[in-house]
Amino acid sequence: MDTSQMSRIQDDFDASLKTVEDARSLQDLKVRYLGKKGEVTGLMKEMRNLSNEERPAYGQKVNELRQHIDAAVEEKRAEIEAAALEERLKSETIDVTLPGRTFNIGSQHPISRIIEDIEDFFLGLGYEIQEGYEVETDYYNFEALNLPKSHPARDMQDTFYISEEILLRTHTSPVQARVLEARGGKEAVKIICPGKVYRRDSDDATHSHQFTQIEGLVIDKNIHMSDLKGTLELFAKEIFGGEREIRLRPSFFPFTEPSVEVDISCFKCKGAGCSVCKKSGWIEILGAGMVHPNVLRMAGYDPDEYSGFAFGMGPDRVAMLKYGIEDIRHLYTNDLRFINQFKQTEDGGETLESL
Ligand code: FA5
Repeated sequence: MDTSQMSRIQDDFDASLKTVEDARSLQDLKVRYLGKKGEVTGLMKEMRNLSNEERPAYGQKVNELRQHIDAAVEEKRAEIEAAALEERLKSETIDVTLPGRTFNIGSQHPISRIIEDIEDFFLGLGYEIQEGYEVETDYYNFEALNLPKSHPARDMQDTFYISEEILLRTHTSPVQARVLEARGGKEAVKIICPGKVYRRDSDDATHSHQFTQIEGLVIDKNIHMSDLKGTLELFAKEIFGGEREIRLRPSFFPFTEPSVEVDISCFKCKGAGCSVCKKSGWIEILGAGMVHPNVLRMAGYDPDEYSGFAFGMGPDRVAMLKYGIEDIRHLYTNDLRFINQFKQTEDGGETLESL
């Protein structure tokens, strides 16, 4: 039995092992000696050419060599893994004493803030919030609101048409028509509908081609103009301050009869006359009226049994008045120098009232 070949293999292996630095080359080395075509496996295959007397001693030697290689590979593997772990621990060290990074807390957009305050007020009075579609049909935006095709009052709201029958809604009033229709002419209705609306108005300091509105609608038996006035009076005091008064001026909307424009006494000069109220002591805030019998009829309500009021206001204009914003375009250009002026206190509890 020639054991010198075994010693040479062991020496070669030991020398190669010293050069191994990673798990992959260690595996290659193991395969080179113990794999199917490996050198030690080759020695094992030699056994069948030996005599019965030689075989046990030879087998034992080859086994010892195999065990030596196996053990050395495992030891090296543990070493490599420990080094890798050490390396990872070093690179992932966290210094818990470092001060945290500060990050900028955003602020609520003034329009969202006004809308939320107005929603809170009406939710408190038992109204539901309803949302409609910004892309509307001509029927709900106009016809169902007593504005048949070619009615001259359509000119009051210059419209973005998508096709002859589809348009970008010019006001939130189509939500009224949809809700009334959905309630099937029987149920009472008490809703507000906030949302974006679009008009082909040229942008200037007080007009935007896209702005927001909040619609209000109350339908029931025995609803009168006095209910509308009482509701809006409460609203003005809540949003603009306790001493506010309102006044109603006759106006025209095709979907209400009678129709009114609603003014509040100026919160800046308290009625004495200033630049905010253009020296009149009053500021216009919304349009309103008693729902036109034609609108009720078209949605299946009997106007002899049901009546109601509706109003529509522009939160953009309310925000401008409330915060003294002189140009509506500031609300849409997303300039952080403007938006950051509306940062809330840490508890988020600042109300419009406190500004
Ligand atoms: C209407 O849109 C009616 N649908 C309101 C209404 C509803 C009346 C229910 C009666 C019953 P008006 O066109 O006046 O009305 O618009 C209402 C409010 O939207 C205005 O008071 C104003 O605050 C705002 N608004 C109108 N046009 C613009 C514009 N281009 N940019 C910004 N705000 C606007």
